Amino acid sequence: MSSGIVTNTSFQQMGALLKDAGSIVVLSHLRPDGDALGSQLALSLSLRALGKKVRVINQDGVPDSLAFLPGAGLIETPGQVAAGPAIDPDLIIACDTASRKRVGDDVAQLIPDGVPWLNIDHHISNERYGEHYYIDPVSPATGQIIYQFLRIENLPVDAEVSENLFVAISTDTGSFQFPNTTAETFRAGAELIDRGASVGHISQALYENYPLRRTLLLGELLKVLEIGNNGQRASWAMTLEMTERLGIQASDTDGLIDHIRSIEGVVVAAFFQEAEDGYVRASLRSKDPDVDVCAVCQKFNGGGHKLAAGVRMRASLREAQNKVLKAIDEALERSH
Ligand SMILES: [Mn+2]
Repeated sequence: MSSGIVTNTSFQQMGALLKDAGSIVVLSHLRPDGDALGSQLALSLSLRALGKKVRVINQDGVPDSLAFLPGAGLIETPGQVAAGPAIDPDLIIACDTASRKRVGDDVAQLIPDGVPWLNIDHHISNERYGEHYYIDPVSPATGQIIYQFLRIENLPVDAEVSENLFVAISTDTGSFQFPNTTAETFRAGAELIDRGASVGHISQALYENYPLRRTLLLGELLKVLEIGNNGQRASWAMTLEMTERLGIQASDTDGLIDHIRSIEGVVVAAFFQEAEDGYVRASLRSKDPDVDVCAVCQKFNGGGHKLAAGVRMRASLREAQNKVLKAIDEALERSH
């Protein structure tokens, strides 16, 4: 069985890189989710425990919903970095970030030229950037790769590192439910609990602590739900008017798409969000590996995973819906 791992390095070589570096900058992607920040913080805390000088930078900082992550206070935005001591890293590590561009333009500008990058990710659309890359598209979360790496290389995994990795894995697997969840995922989860991750605390903080406006938004979206392609496709769209009226923030919408993915007979779910700048963001989910939503998004220069992908397009809401829903229908037809 092929492992599917795309790499020009190994855990051993990655371990040596980390040990040789005195000063390390750890990054993840724009609009970070639980896997991005959990991976970024877990690795950073482990490196700090090794005595490394670590700077943890994210263009969009930490959303309120993830402020409970241990070490969240270490995360700096580009503005904070610019106001503090200059960064002078020996190594850049990007976690869960499919392309160099996804770290964000302001972050990219801070990074000095000539510093090697290590790219650790699980997106099938990863562009294999950086001097060193380790991409395991079979892994359901970057956090699972990082846990395996830390364990095999015998690097520090204390309770705080474990909490971050558990959040990373839990959020990217829909609480250990999505089809990419394997026995290895549950083993990682169990070992992280042994090492101090608190399931009850984490699950409450992640899944039972939403702002009221998120549920009010769900009510609005249910009114505009569209079912198509003989019940195989479900979609809804959040207008700027809804965003403004309810005071919706970026991370409020995380996971809402699961409500329509979960409908009986639905194979593909799509969530459209109208943005201020004339762009529309579409998030797609598939329940069938033969219906590859990453390929659908790549048609419009987006990407992600086979079963979970996204794209940002310059278009009106209606235009974006027409184009993407048509591409989804074509993908559904091809799978028959
Ligand atoms: Mn991820």
